[in-house]
Amino acid sequence: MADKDKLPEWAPQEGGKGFACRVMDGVEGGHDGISSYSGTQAGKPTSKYRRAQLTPDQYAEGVLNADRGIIGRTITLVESNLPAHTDQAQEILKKLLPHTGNSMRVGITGVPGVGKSTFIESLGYYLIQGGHKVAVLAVDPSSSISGGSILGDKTRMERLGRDKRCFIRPSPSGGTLGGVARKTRETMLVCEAAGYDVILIETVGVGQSEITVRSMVDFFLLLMLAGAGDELQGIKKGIMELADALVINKADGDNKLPAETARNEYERAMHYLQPSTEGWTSHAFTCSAVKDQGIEDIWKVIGKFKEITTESGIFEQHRKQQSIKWVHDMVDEHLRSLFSRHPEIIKMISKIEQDVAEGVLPAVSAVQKLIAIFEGKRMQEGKQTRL
Ligand SMILES: Nc1nc2c(ncn2[C@@H]2O[C@H](COP(=O)(O)OP(=O)(O)OP(=O)(O)O)[C@@H](O)[C@H]2O)c(=O)[nH]1
Ligand SMILES: [Mg+2]
Repeated sequence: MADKDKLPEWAPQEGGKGFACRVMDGVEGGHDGISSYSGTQAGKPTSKYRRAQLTPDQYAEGVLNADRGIIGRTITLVESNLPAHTDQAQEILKKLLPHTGNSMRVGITGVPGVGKSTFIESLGYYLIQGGHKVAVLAVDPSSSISGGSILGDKTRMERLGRDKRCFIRPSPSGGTLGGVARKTRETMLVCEAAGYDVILIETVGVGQSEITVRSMVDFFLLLMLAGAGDELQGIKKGIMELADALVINKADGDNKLPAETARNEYERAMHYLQPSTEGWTSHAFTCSAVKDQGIEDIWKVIGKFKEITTESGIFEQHRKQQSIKWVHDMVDEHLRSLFSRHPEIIKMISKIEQDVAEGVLPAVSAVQKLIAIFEGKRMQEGKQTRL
């Protein structure tokens, strides 16, 4: 029969063995007990038993001790849209901040199918073999709609996915690119505090997301294909100017020679472009991500970049500028979202737009009118705002 230590904690001392209520041992592990599990939806533990609530200090300690379960839970808080979770995440981040920054942050972009995930798998594997700890993150604003690339990446990064020295986190579903970017940036800080010294961020090179990723990494790498025209690859001069290295992937089999030709062409073209990073000349390379060829050389280039920019002070200067820009971007994003969600603005905007379109209302007057509506209402409400 049940002995004394199976009495519930709250049983009265004097109740002794006569106390009728007994407790059973809990089950170890379980779904939430999987240490590497990190995918619960914020605020909704999948176990029917609530997990122990941790204090911000306990979260921070867990992250600093590289506890994968706690890293996952911290990121879940970071990714949550619930205000209570945002506050908690900020508390934790404040504690982690002194331990962040000790990594090489590398952004990898290119059109769909160029081989970004395969390249990350190859580079990541090479790095963990060399003693690094690698975190792989993604910024993909479309993933919240399609969901496809999350699964794709996880299955494509088989070697990395199995390795404890690597932490893979798919793109958060944040709605706006600004939301996704904030979550990814903060996730990157959590990973750094946990000791991951190389952060690889994949983003698809069409639209705005590569500019966003460029603003959060030290080194930006553009993957390309040989034989596909620039137009086809959606590669604009502006994107090439963001790149610290341009890599022609799939340089294997029959594609080896065309890849080398393309490399020469891009190398020439890059002479005429603005350098992405002051004091650094971007070059073109070839590699085969599936055959793990050329990957080591690219890592050497990244190492050289770090050496040169650290010496010149550009490395540190960039990071400071990025942090400041991040604050401004978040303020912009927040104000824009407050504006577009404002009930009076929602009520008036179509009429004002129509008046402008018909030439009845000058654009500047329309702006003044909208801002007056926005500010007037806000002042009346005296509302507190929350990021
Ligand atoms: N021959 C060859 N095929 C490659 C190479 N790298 C990637 N591939 C193939 O190209 C296809 C797309 O690779 P991914 O790594 O998924 O490409 P991605 O850029 O991550 O694609 P998205 O995430 O959809 O934007 C896969 O079938 C890979 O096997 C390479 O170096 N050589
Ligand atoms: Mg991919």
